Amino acid sequence: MSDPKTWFRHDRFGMFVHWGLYSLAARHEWVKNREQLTDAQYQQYFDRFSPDLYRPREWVWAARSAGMRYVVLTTKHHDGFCLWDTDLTDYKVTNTPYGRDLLEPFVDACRAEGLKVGFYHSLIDWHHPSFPIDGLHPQRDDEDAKAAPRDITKYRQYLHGQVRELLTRFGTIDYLFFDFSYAGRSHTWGGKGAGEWGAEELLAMVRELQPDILVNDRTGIPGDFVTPEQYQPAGPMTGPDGPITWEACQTLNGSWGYDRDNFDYKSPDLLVRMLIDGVAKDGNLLLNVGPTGRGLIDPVAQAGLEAIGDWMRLNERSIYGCGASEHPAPADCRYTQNGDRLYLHLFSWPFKHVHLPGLAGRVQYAQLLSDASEIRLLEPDPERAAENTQPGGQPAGTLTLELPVRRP
Ligand code: JFZ
Repeated sequence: MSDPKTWFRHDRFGMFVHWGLYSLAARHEWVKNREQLTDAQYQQYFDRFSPDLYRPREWVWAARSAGMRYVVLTTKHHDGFCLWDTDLTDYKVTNTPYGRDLLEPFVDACRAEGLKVGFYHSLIDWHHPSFPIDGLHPQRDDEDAKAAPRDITKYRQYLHGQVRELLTRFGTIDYLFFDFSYAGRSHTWGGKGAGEWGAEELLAMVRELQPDILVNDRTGIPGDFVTPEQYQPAGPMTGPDGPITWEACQTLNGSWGYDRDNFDYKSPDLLVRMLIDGVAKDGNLLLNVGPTGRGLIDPVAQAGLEAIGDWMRLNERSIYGCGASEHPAPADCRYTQNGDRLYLHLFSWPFKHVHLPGLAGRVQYAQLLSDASEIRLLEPDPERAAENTQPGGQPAGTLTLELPVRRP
């Protein structure tokens, strides 16, 4: 098989899905920690977990029509609740009123629609009795549980055992997102990292079970790609061995889990720009949705996805297979490039002309991607080259494009 990074860097755009017990609280996936909910309070969501409208085919359709090519679902978040019928804990979906595994229908739906399958898996676990309590841990109301010796080696076994289940029971898994290490962050957090997770051994097992899988970098040791979270890097990432494969994960409204009363959504325009900005910097975008406790993507999120899809239908050629350009883009613009095709993205529509430094004599033809209409090229006049370097003028070598005044 070819290098899995090839599909990943080509496809550029995926859907993140945060879904679990916290979707019933409907106020952020960290609700147990943020509100210091007791285990008994949180148990109410377990006792009522019954997503009667769970139809993963619909999620996958929404992803695919937005132009996303892979989907990443939370198999277990920090609360420890498992979305599959694991042998290693009772804290799992099959013991809720819903009573059935959620992962198999999900992977089947992705495959049926030709999308790559990704799993998110939390390293942090607020439920497991052997996970040593630290500053990120919500309170335990059970004094026995608090006092019990917490032996991380037991938790490590559990973690490895669950990852083994995930990578042996559901066929080919293309992508794995572990979350997250916080060793040395602060004393109060009581950091945990590669040592606690047994990261070397864990990744060796992952690669043995799924040789073509891509794994992220949050186990505390290097993986196949890095995961800037809720920010866009300043430019392409490079390391000693050349370009670093990266993927920004972004929310629609600042929350990963369904957050009912939060309407602070990014505009469709901003979402499209985040995607372009990433590709222009040689990276991917993993855009999150948090389905409701019944299993639906809420209408505002749905509308955002549809708006991206409308843009992608006309412009996907400037995303798939594209990466950074060696040419510096003008102000308020981004370039994406695929071979000798250069795509200019205008983040603010200029009046009539846009100047492209360094491109004089280097462009054969220009057109709007959305309607194939020709864009006229105004090459600099060689006899006026001196004039062109006047202050306020354009530097020599600048190509000018004549744009429609009204944005089509
Ligand atoms: C983590 C989770 O805590 C969060 O709920 C969500 O699942 C997100 C995708 O990942 O959040 C993080 C993880 C790492 C950092 C910041 C937030 N970090 O390294 O700065």
